[in-house]
Amino acid sequence: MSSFKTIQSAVESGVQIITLNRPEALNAFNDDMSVELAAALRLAQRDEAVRCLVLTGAGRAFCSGQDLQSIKRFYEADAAERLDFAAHLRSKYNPLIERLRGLEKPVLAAVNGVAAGAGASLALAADIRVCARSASFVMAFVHVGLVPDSGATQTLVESIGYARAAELCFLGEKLPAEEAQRCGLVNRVVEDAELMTTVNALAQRLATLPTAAIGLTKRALQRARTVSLESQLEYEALLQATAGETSDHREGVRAFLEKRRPQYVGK
Ligand code: T3D
Repeated sequence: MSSFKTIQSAVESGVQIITLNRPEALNAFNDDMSVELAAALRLAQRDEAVRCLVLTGAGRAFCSGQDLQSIKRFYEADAAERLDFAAHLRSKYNPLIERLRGLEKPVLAAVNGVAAGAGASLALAADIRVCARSASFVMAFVHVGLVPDSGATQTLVESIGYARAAELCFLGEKLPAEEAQRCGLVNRVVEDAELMTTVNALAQRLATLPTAAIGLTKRALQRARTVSLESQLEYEALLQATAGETSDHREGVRAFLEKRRPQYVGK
């Protein structure tokens, strides 16, 4: 267990679990949390023992987005300065989202409760979302006169289409987990008490698969939306040349031929 103030991070059996840990503010992001989460994600990237990452929240929420208390000074009647939103996003949020999307390991969001504002964006940046039945998503940005950020305008449109994304973002209504699953925003919904058991089992399974090939697959899937088929076919060929050189590829084929279960090492 690493020592952080606003998050907990622990690695066990190939799985790193990061728990946002400011339950009194529904795990809202303050500056400390952004810094600590970035540090924990660097660990996920560097540590070869980590073959799957899980993000979740302590208490009754996943994450309520930007901590509005921590930026209160900008809204005093006599405030001398304004929050520089663009700089704030570029320095705090965007690097987190880029790190998560670029992490060449599977990322699971265990959405244990409400995911609002940038908290929803964070869950959407994961590869796979498993939700507790009582969880929900709120594109809360509109309630404070802001634009959805941290990649949500892209991840939302990709997963549920323009019209549904527009409705969610314009109205900022709560989208319950089951409805989120019906419209393709989340992968699984389970009973609240079963969330972490389900997520741990899935994470353990992912952590024993060929991690390098999964990382390359993640790259290909993310690139797919922006390019022509011709370009993607060539990209797949390049990635396959890399995957074909991994020891996990050799192990997979040998195990098949020898009629045994493969033992992947992640490389
Ligand atoms: O550059 C930039 O910074 C721009 C980036 C913006 C990114 C964003 O995320 S903008 C959106 C910011 N987030 C919000 O606007 C969400 C605010 N919260 C809510 O709307 C509601 O709390 C929820 C829908 C998430 C949950 O509602 P509910 O009824 O279950 O809980 P609650 O009673 O509202 O909240 C419980 C406590 O958490 C409460 O504190 P208290 O009264 O018990 O001391 C509440 O103030 C606190 N809390 C909840 N969200 C935040 C928060 N404190 C600070 N910041 C929050 N975001």
